[in-house]
Amino acid sequence: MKLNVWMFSVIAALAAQSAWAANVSVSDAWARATMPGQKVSGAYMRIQSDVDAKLIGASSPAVPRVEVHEMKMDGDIMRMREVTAIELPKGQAVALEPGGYHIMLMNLPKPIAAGDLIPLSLTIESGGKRQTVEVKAEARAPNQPMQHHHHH
Ligand SMILES: [Cu+2]
Repeated sequence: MKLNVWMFSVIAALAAQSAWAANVSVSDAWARATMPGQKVSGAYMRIQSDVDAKLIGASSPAVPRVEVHEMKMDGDIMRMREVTAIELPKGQAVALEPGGYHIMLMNLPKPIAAGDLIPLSLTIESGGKRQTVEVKAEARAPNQPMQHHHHH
């Protein structure tokens, strides 16, 4: 039964492959277009992994400094901070969105124009192993100015 042996080895190879790499899908990746002189921006997306995983970092050949951030209300002030990891529970889409988790793009050498594609490499860890997921975030003009301050 040569055929059966061959089929078994194909299945074994597929199983071996999924054992060391999480299946990570990223959708709706976008970045906020910037005003001239603005040195920072944010990138947002939805990430889903087929195993429990974590987003532990990001980088970009187009952006000198990239950090993973969380935005939270601290009293009545919106603050953001760098986080070491964003949990990606198995099978759950995790949203990086304005006002929450985001990829911070820093020290921008030039403004980001609507339509620009920002390449991002996401570092995903699962089961003690790391893998890189490449994403292109399309820049969108903000619908309204970024609200850093509330004026009353
Ligand atoms: Cu930030």
